[in-house]
Amino acid sequence: MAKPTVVFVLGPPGAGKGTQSSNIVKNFNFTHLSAGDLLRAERNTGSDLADLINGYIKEGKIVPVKITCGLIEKAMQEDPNSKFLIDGFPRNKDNLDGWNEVMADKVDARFVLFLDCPAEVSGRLLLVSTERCLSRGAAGGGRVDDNLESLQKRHATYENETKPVLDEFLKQGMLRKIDATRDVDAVWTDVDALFREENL
Ligand code: UP5
Ligand code: MG
Repeated sequence: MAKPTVVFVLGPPGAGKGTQSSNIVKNFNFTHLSAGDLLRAERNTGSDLADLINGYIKEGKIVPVKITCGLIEKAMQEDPNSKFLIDGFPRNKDNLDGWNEVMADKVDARFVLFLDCPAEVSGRLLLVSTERCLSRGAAGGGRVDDNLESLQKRHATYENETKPVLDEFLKQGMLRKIDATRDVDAVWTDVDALFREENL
């Protein structure tokens, strides 16, 4: 049997990974697996892992890969679809190594959709993605990490741990970068074009 197709979706907190993933699901028939959503769902079951996961999320730290990769593999096994978007993973070297050890041979990983929201440009763009999450928090989005303190930690983790993973994918010719500072429709125009080009 053919291996399932995987596309990873990465980018800083508030880049629009979940938003653009929903569009991809509607238009290209993918199953969306957000690693963050899977972790929050596991936490909400109140299992033995609940407190541990919640602590990592509040601190913007990355949950050990055995837990996250296990949840992703289980979700893939339970879904008959053969096309999966994996959103927000792998986000550090531990994630990448753990994935490569257990999953790399079982899937056809096509590329990484990188929703770029650079933090460097005049200090303002950092605020763009932070503000998106803060607005969601203020609107009652219900996430424990949509507050300024957690967001600063989430961004620091992204800079220090996720960027090296993006560099690794770049070296492997896997990275497809799209400017995610624009409005949702403008970003979608480019994402849609990319998925057509890649014959997905
Ligand atoms: N919005 C979206 N696009 C917009 C646009 N172009 N213009 C204006 N507004 C836009 O969007 C965020 C908000 O912005 C929404 O209100 C949206 O309407 C608006 P969303 O699509 O949710 O962005 P996304 O990139 O998905 O942001 P998210 O907050 O989910 O990113 P994170 O990467 O921080 O969150 P995630 O859920 O992936 O991870 C949370 C935590 O879980 C991590 O910090 C970590 O502690 C843990 N985690 C792990 O440990 N391991 C993992 O593998 C994954 C997560
Ligand atoms: Mg998300």
